[in-house]
Amino acid sequence: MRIDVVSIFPDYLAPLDLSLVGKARQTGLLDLRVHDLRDWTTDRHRTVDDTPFGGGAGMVMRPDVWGRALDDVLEEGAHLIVPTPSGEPFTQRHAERLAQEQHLVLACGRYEGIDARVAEHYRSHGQVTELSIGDYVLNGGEVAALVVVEAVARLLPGVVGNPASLVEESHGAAGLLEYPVYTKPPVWDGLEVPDVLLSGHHARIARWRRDTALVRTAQRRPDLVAALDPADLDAQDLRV
Ligand code: 6GU
Repeated sequence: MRIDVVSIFPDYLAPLDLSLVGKARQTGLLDLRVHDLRDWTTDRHRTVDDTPFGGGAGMVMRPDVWGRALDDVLEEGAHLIVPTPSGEPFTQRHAERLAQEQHLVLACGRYEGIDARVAEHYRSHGQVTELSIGDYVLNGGEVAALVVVEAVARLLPGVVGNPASLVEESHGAAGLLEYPVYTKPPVWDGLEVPDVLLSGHHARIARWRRDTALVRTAQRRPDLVAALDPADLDAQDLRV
């Protein structure tokens, strides 16, 4: 997969050299390039923003600078992602769909955002998706770009060493948060690992994990429980 990220702070994307994403780049599973938006400015001060029409606080990123950048970077067939707090909530379903694409381009805005004509213009060229990573405000799209790139890259074949670890996780197919996990030692700080996990009884372990996942999800994310397909619940679930 090819991913291009355009930002006025390319150094913000440095963590993408690390860990599994860094390894995926080294091994060629991921061709990730980070660009400095100011490379597409034309004035002495390398200006990327200006005051908002209609007034108000803050600055807006200029469409002409973004247009030159994206005309260069956004090849035919590429999917443009614009991180913004006013975007659709980014979910695992987006990550799964984006992991199927050949080429993603992430346009990181700063200040009050990018002139709205940029997203409008590129919608007539190809797919454009404005994504928010949650209901809070960040200073720019860079951290959101890190989130999207990591969530997508770990789904690419070969990036996560053991593909089984992608199966039973929070926000996976079951629509539940993940059950609590434990490792050695069996007693730590007077706290014991639940007996069932030491029992070797696979069916009972699976049942316990399902039950604790359901309870946890009901407590922390009642919205996810409400969205479950009743057909995916079994008789025991309905007793939890
Ligand atoms: Cl994608 N950008 C910014 N600036 N703030 C956010 C966000 C994105 N998602 C949540 N807050």
